[in-house]
Amino acid sequence: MKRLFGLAALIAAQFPLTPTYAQTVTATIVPVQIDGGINSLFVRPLPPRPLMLPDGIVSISSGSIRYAWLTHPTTRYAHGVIGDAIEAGGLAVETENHAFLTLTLGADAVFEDRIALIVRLDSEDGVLVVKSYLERGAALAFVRADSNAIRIVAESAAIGTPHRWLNPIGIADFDGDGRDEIAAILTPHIGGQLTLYRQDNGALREAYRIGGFSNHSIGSRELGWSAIVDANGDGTPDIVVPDTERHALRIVTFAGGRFAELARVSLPAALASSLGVATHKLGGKPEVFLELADRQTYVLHFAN
Ligand SMILES: [Ca+2]
Ligand SMILES: [Ca+2]
Repeated sequence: MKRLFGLAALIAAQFPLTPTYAQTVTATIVPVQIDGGINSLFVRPLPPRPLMLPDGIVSISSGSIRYAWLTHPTTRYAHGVIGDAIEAGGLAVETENHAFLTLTLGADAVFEDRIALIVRLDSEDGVLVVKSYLERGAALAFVRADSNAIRIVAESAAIGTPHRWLNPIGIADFDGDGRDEIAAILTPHIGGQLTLYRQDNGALREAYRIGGFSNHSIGSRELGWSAIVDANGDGTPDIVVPDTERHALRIVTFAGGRFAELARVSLPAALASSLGVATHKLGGKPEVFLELADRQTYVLHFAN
């Protein structure tokens, strides 16, 4: 909180500034004791599915796509930044009507991810996944499935260089204009850029790009070093994601179409888990749980 002195304080007290979209928020991180650690709260392992990537994670939802997972392991893309050099040559879904559908990529690309994340984008159920071209690096791909067909319906431009990767954060209406954006960190190992995309005529087009972030450590299987929460309670979802060195968490917003950092919290040790969001049934601020390299679980609190 800023301290105000003298006349400035008097004026501020008599004429409070009209709240703008980028309200500040106070964020604090404190240790918390949880039996079984953070995994007991947020991780719900599901049994492997047919053709599944060895270190894949099954995505589950209650919408029209019930399960999604990456398939057809391949070593044709020699990159290996997310745990091993085995990537996925395809993905599979099971729909609400129990249809089992698979999509396979051509020899020019792989899915460089561990999860084919079931999402809703502009009110359509689909799957969000990282598609890496052997010659052009990573792109975001949005996949739709109906009762008998599955296909990529929108894709972003690839980064443009082989062995350049991106790690998705998730989907929300981050600027409050009524349309969804997909948030991702481009090149998280070499100066990550927080980039937001919109679906537009069969493409995912870049809408915002800001430097100074990283949501992955090279070689790690942990992909969830980010969270989407309305930290300042203005009704627009905000993003919690580490800074470039991953020594701090940045809480940022694009509300009203303007980027702003709401808060920044130093981490007492390196990140060691994905970030999990807990929301209270009776209202109040959401909280973000995380585990650090000191093997302690922490909770990130927000207060206006
Ligand atoms: Ca929007
Ligand atoms: Ca907000």
